[in-house]
Amino acid sequence: HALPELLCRMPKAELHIHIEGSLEPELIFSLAERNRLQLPYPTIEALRAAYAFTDLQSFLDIYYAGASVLQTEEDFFDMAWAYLLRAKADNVVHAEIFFDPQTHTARGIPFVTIINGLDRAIQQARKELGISAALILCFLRHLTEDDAFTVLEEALPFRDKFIGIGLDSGEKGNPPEKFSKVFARCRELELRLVAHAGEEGTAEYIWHALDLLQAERIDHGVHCLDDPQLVTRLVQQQIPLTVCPLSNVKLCVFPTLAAHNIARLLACGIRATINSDDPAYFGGYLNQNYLETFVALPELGAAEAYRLARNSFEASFVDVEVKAGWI
Ligand code: ES4
Ligand code: ZN
Repeated sequence: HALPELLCRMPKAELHIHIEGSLEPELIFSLAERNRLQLPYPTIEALRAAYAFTDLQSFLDIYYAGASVLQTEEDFFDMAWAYLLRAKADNVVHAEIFFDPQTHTARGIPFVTIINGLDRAIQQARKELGISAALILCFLRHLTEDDAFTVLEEALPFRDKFIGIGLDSGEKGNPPEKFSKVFARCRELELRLVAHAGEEGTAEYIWHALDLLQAERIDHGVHCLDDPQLVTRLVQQQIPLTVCPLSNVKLCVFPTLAAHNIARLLACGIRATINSDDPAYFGGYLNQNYLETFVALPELGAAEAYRLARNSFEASFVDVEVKAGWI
């Protein structure tokens, strides 16, 4: 009973949350109504019942369909505000939030609409909730590198409203090297760099995200344990992994939480963190991820809880002075 209380009450940072993945079925339906859109599901329950995934792609199809109800700045604000309220309830004090602009610009939504809605929620959360949050723009890896350059161009007038660049969507067949030129450009622009790698992809994708994209953190990265030399590298350089246990089970990366390797990652000395990924789709926000993981893996105790919270702050992109206050 003391451990669940510690997990829930300890302050923590969330570093791997796709804001479009925080869109709850209730909000999807209310935004569809507000925007006079017809959804292919008759009820909230029918939509939720479709959340039975067999792999990453089967999830992405439904996730992109859900995001299509987002049309106005108010819609993006409402989605982000709902997440930030939920994060506050889980004692998240800092969040680095992914967004997928190409999912929206491809439907004719201007970049300014997306960024202004998300940024307004973040500013309000800072003032009213005392949460700090920042945005990380993700390139969709199933699209081309030219497409990534196009959205980067659209984003640059708003350079002060996002801190970094990520790489998400279907990993298989879309290796890091496909985006090496655009990541090099983002590095010149002094954007912080992260990339999804080693979720469904192999350890080689993690090497390439580090060496060819210069990613500073790896999102997921759970396949690193297949490669002892990679583990050595991650430990020596203390490269953070943003691990998402409930996501990994829902997308069949691991058959059960009991089979998850997060305890082994920590035991190896890797700077692993726990995150929610797409909480509206995967069965829980941050505390739920901590709670269920610690129940499933009895080798995790209070020491690991403190370690995970500390890792989340150390791995964040906040200024060192702010970090020093948290750690
Ligand atoms: C994602 Cl779990 C996951 N993996 C890759 N791309 C994503 N976008 C949203 N969730
Ligand atoms: Zn993700």
